[in-house]
Formats: sequence, C-alpha cells, structure tokens
Amino acid sequence: MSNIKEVRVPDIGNFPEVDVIEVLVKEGDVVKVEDSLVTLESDKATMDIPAPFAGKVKAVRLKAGEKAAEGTLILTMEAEESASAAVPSKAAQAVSDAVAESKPAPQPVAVSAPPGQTPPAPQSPSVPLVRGGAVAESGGKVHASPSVRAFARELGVDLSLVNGSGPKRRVLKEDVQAFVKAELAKPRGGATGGLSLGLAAMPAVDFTRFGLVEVKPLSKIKKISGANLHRNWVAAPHVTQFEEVDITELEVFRKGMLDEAGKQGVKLTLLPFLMKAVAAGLKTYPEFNASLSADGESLVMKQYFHIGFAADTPDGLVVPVIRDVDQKGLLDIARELGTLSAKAREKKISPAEMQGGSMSISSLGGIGGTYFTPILNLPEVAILGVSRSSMKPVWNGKEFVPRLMLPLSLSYDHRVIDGALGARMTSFLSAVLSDVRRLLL
Ligand code: CAO
Repeated sequence: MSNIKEVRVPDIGNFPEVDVIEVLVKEGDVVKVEDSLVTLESDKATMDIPAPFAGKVKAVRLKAGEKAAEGTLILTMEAEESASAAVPSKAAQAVSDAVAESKPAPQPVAVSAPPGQTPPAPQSPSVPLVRGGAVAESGGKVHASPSVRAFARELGVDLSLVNGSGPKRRVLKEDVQAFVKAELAKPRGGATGGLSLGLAAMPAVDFTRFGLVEVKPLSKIKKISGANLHRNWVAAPHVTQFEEVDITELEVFRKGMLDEAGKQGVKLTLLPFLMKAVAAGLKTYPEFNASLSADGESLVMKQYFHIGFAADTPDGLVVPVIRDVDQKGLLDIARELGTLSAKAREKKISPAEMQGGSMSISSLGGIGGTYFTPILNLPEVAILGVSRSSMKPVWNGKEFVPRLMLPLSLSYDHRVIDGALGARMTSFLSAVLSDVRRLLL
C-alpha cells in the first residue's frame, strides 16, 4: 500500500498569504518528526513548518520566493510505516507573542493522497514553530528562521554579525556556515587582520546638560549600512586616487540627447555615461571586477559587469545594482536608474536588486562638493566617487581655455589593487569620459 502523504500549510492565523522564505528540505531527504520543512514569513513573524511525521521527502512543491496560504501543498512524503497519523507536536506551546493577534496556529496535517486524487483540505490544527522578534522592521533585529537561529546558537554565532543573503537580508543556514568558515580562516585578531584596535569605550554623554535635545531612533537602513560601512572601513586598507576629468564634449553630447531621451520618458544624467565608462574599465582592468575569496587565499574574477550606485533615500543609503551594464544602451541604463532609485526611495527595492555588484559608483554630483573618500562596498574591491562638475580654466599649451571638469575619487582595496593599477584605472576613465567615442572601441 502506498504510504505517500501530503504535507500542507496549516492554519497560520489571520494571514491570508505569507511569503515562503526558505525551503529547508529537498527531494530524497529523510526527515524526523518536528524537523523544519519550510520557513514562512508574514509581516509579523517568522515560522518554521515542522514535519508532522517521519519519512522521506518525495517531491517538494514550494519554492522560496513564492506565496503560500493555509492549505497550500508543501511537499509529499513517503511516511515511515509507523506514521499512520500526524504526531501532535511539542511545538504546540511554541507559538510566541509575535502572533498574539492571530489565533494560535495548529499542527500541519498529513493527508494520504492516492495517485490521481486530490486530497481533502487540512483538517486538524497545526502549530508552526513561531518565534517573535525575528522581524527586523519592528525592533531592528535579525531576520532568521528558528532553525537557523538554533543552528547559530549551537555554533555560538552572533547572528547580528552575519550578512544575510536571503530575501529581506534574511540569514540562511549557508550564511552562518560561510560566516564560521570566514572567521576560522582569518588570521588571529579577527576582522581587522590581526590588528588589535584597542579602542577606548565611547563615553555615554548626557547631552541634556548642554541644552534641549530630541532622541530619534536610527532607521533600519542606517543601522544595517552603518554596521557594514564600519566593518568595511576597518577590514580593507583603502586608498583613494583622485582625478579631474574634462567632460566638456560629453556634456555637449548629453545635452544634445536630452530631448530624444525626454520623449522616451527618460532623464539622461551623467551617471549612465559613468556606468558605461566603469564597465569598460572593468573589462580593461579585470582586477577591479574581482572579490577576495572568504579565506583570503584567492581572487574571484567576475565575468559579468553589474554596477551598483549609491542612492540617497529619506531613510539612508542603499545601493541598487544595474546588471549587465556592458550590454545595455545609455537610455536603457538611464531608465533603469530612474526605476531603481524610485523604488529605493519608496522602500520597494528588493535585496536581490542590491546584490551581485562588480563595482559601485557613489555620485554626489547632483548635490555638490569637490572630492571625497568613498568607503568600499565589500566584497567589491573598488568604488568610484563622483563630485560636482564645474567650469575651470585649463591650460592647453598655448592659453587657458574654459573646460567643464569633473572630480573623480576612486577608492580601492589595496590588498587586491596596487597604486599603479589604481592610477591606470582613473587615467582610463579620464580618457573615455573626455571622448566617449572611445567607449565604442
Ligand atoms: N556634476 C554636475 N551636475 C550633476 C552631476 C555632476 N557630477 N551629477 C548629476 N548632476 C545634475 C543632474 O544632471 C541633474 O541636473 P538637472 O536636475 O538640472 O537635470 C541634477 O544634478 C540631479 O541629478 P539626480 O541626482 O537626479 O540624478 P543622478 O543620475 O545624477 O543621480 C542618484 C541619481 C540616485 C545617484 C542620486 O539621486 C543620489 O541619490 N545621489 C546621492 C548618492 C549618495 O548619497 N552618495 C553618497 C554615498 S556615501 O554616504
């Protein structure tokens, strides 16, 4: 007799639909009762759906990124002989306060499914393993499923130090594993490469002694980007190479294109030109399109040309990534730039749209300033800072002529790029931006 059973999403409270964040098993896996099968997330809480019986996974029907509702088929399992009925879960008590508003959720249901027949909808109560406080929006805490939290606890890993690669920066089991590997591979002394910083503790200052103050909590973006910027600043030896680039002709060309771009609903700023120039630079100097491997022993040379750009949003800095810049036209890049910046400002940008960059550009040209020293967006090894262009008298060998000059600041990771290469890259950028026809070469 076939012992194939279906496992469906149990009653998950008051949520019509939730996100599937992680699928924790695959076809052929042997699972025990209560082993986590998938992680679901509502805007209130994260929950692991436990196996209602032991057995072997036959087919997984849900994928990360999909939506699920009560009754959605998660997977089919060949149940162990003894597993004739769903075992009531210890997890019944595990429903946390995080779902206090939703009714307590019951145990997932196993329903026998004879081939060709639709099984009945789940009937008995189910209990997802729910942990409150896993939702970063509310308390700025780390996104991770209960199973990943348990795994991290077992290894003694502080999850707030782990970079999440899942949706909404969710920390996955692989992220914890990668973190541990990277930590073990580091020279003694940790992230600072053996350097003991020995910083004095920051004193707690009572500012009210000096006048009226208001305390504003940091936004979630600021907390995340602040921690990353700090780590990147101390982890990589930065050098910043400056260059002043003549963009007089480029600007004439850009202005000549504005009407045509406008008719297509696109705002053509300088940034798409810079992106094309950087992509060409990465092709010419591939070390800039590399990342150090986690153990620091090798370079990962990327064969793609995805360029990130820092976008200023009311909540802080985000870095969306435009893919395959080398294969796209200026107007396509400008259009994508507009769409991604709008999404970033409206907080609609997804983690996937901020990952996988080859190199980043931080343009403050629309705001002002001359030069600055951008901080690397590790594991990228370089970032181009762009400041405001201005007319300057430039000596052409006979006389001073007015030229539109653009200040560039290229920061790079000196562990990967040496000074000569840094200067070659800025000279290359200068050459192609002074005469954009070179981009065609
Ligand atoms: N020199 C002179 N003018 C410039 C310029 C430059 N280097 N770069 C842009 N401009 C002009 C544009 O042409 C535009 O002019 P008009 O309004 O007259 O057409 C104006 O400045 C505003 O440009 P923009 O900001 O709308 O467009 P952009 O493509 O240059 O930049 C984006 C888009 C998303 C990068 C930008 O809006 C932004 O967020 N910049 C801030 C990035 C940042 O915060 N970096 C720091 C990170 S580290 O903390």
